[in-house]
Amino acid sequence: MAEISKLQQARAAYLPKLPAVFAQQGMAVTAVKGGQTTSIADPLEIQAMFPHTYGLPEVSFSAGTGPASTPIKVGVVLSGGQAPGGHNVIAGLFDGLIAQHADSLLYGFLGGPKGLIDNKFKVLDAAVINAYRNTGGFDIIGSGRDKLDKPEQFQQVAANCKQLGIQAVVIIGGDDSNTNACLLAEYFLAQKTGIQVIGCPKTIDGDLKNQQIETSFGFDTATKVYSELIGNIQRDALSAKKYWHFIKLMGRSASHIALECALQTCPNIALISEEIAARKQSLRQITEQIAGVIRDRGNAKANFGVVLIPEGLVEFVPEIKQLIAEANDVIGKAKEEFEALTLEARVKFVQGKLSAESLTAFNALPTAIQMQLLKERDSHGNVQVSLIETEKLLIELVARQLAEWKKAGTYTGKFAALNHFFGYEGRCAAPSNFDADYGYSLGYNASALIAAGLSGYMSVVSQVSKPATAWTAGGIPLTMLMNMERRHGKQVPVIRKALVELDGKPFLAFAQQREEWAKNNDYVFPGPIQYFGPAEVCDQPTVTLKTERA
Ligand code: FBP
Repeated sequence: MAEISKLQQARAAYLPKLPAVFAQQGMAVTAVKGGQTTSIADPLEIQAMFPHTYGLPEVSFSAGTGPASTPIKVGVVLSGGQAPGGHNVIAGLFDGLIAQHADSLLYGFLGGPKGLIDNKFKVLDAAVINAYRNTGGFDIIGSGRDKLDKPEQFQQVAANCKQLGIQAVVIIGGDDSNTNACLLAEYFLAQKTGIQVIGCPKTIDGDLKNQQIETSFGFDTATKVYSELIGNIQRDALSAKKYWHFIKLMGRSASHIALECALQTCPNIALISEEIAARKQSLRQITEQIAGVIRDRGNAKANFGVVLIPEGLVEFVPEIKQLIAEANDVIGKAKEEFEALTLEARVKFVQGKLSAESLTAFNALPTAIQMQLLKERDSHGNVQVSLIETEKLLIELVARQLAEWKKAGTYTGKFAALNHFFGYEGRCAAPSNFDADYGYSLGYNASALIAAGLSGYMSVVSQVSKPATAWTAGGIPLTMLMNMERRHGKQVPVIRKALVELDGKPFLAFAQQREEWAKNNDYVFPGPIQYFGPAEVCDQPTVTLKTERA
């Protein structure tokens, strides 16, 4: 048996907080139904594709009737990238089901959605659950990114569930995984299988949210881990005064992570992809913007600083976005032929099929970046932006620009840059108190949604910028989050990613301060996540959440 750390031993005893309706009333809750709902966009198409789950009412829980009279059997699956708090969602679900009936059973499907299809599972009993309470990672049952969208897959899942007597499936995942959940729920209702489907909002990216879903679990811990590291680097930069640090931060598409980390650490430069797209900034303009700050600081003898770069940046730069869209169509049409090629051959293949504009943009990129852009798409058709070294690309372009300015005599400083990528460092960290509580509450709430007989719902815990005693619980239909998007060259229903809103309070707070951050060394050093101690140190939600919900 592997040794467990002292912190892990101490954290095992941590009792996550629950919304008052569960903490005070146990499972004696009633689902109160609100009005009918609509999808975020494309209502006619979404309604036509989801006739059984479209328009369902929002639900909130209030004190009510007692626990279930028969045991409940549930299957749970972790889907997509790891996010701190996932083990607690499962622990909360388990505890909620046991509170309903002591003989309830929880099956954990292994390796993500594929486990549901292949019927690979393990029974999650108290001993298993207890070993994973308040820990990071998804290793209790593993995860995967398989797409679940074909009727034969749904049929197989239904058959597997029937065989095990499973009455509900809980899918813990991000936008793509909850799109799977929505499709599965619709199929199960259409086929009258009697199997319910509930989703839980997971992703460090923070892009699975709307008016009702205030945040996804994992965002809090991951951004605190990255902010600790950024703070440490800022202190090093300030001490050594000789390096510019270019730090790429995870977040496949939206820049919520970069924005939150900027608000926590006050770096000299933070790029926000959504702003770049709105301003239609070219790669050249972005380069000039970064180089301009470096020049002004360098001319004032401050040859150091920190630049935060969102992982998804390249997809928001208009000329590269267009290039990726064209490349995706080319790849989509000749998938097998393309995948059989080497990376060098892929570059030639795509060059022969791009429009003149995209070809110019493509040819302007260093070869390494060209190849990275043509690596395998994930199963949902997304470019794997975590594999694109945008931070190195920007260092190269900025160095070229500064060299030009030096020649012209307008820049007198020195430029030495180091690159970093923070992503995997934060995805499996031990969950902060917030994520431990929030994840546990989402899981516990999922058991209440199941007990209420609901399907096609997302578990929703609200008022989470307040202390947990003020949190409320309920659910919204997954169809509320859906719209139509182009994937693999086709229009398909998917959950819409929530991007950074440029008129939202977090971005405005950042925009108001960034000019000062560029000139000065206003760095903030957040330090490591604290698990034990005063609430103002240990129980603070993200700046994004506090600012948005203030
Ligand atoms: P999810 O959307 O599944 O939560 O994934 C988040 C993420 O961490 C992104 O930030 C990142 O681009 C991607 O996963 C990396 O994927 P992988 O784990 O397959 O390398």
